Amino acid sequence: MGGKLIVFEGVEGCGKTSQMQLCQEWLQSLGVPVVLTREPGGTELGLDLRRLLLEKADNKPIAEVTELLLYAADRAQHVEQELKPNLAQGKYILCDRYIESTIAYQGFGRLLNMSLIDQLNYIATGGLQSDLTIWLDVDVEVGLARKRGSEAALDRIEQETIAFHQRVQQGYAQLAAAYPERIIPIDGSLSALEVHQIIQGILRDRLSWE
Ligand code: Z5A
Repeated sequence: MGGKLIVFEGVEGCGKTSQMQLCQEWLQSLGVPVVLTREPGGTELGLDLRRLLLEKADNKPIAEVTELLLYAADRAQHVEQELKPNLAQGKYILCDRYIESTIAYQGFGRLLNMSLIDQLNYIATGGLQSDLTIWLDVDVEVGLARKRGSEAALDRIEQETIAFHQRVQQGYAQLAAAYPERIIPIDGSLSALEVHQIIQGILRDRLSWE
């Protein structure tokens, strides 16, 4: 059985973390070897980068290109230290965010140069793409309301304007339209259980382990 990289994407509060946990339990119950990881912060170095990236805005200003480079550095380390070795061992990797996040947030959200982003994504990954990307599609306001309900303080990116988050959402929609074989939209406004059942169906159809 070969390893697979399954990425979960979407705006804040779309339910990635909840769905990854449900998916992990389900795959483990089938005897599939699963690893959970995330970007930024899937390695020890990445945890330091995550703190730098997501601390509250009033602490330390980060220039937009610096932010882009820090996400790329986190990804380069993650690919080498976590993704490639686990794929080589035949594991199913459930990854919270990957290259589509950079395209959506830094490309569509921050309006940074898209070909620069593509080049950096390539340098960081050596061309490693997801086997499947699950895009949990929820309205920006719904996602942010979920986050505000569950956490005391919003991080640096959550504090951005609604217009920023809506551009990010449009970015995901365009990516899903451009790569329909690999990026699968799911209505993230359904209940967590309903979303999980849809994901089970997609994984059964797309990835064979039985
Ligand atoms: N970022 C970037 O800009 N560029 C990049 O290249 C990368 C990342 C890789 C990382 O955040 C930040 O980095 C992110 C983009 C940026 N922006 N911010 N901030 P993250 O991914 O670690 O955190 P997040 O995006 O804010 O997601 P999260 O906190 O992990 O939320 P979530 O995983 O989408 O949702 P959740 O934790 O599963 O659920 C949130 C709440 O909603 C919780 O109370 C749940 O109980 C509830 N929930 C979940 N599902 C449902 C359903 N279906 N119905 C109702 N309520 C639900």
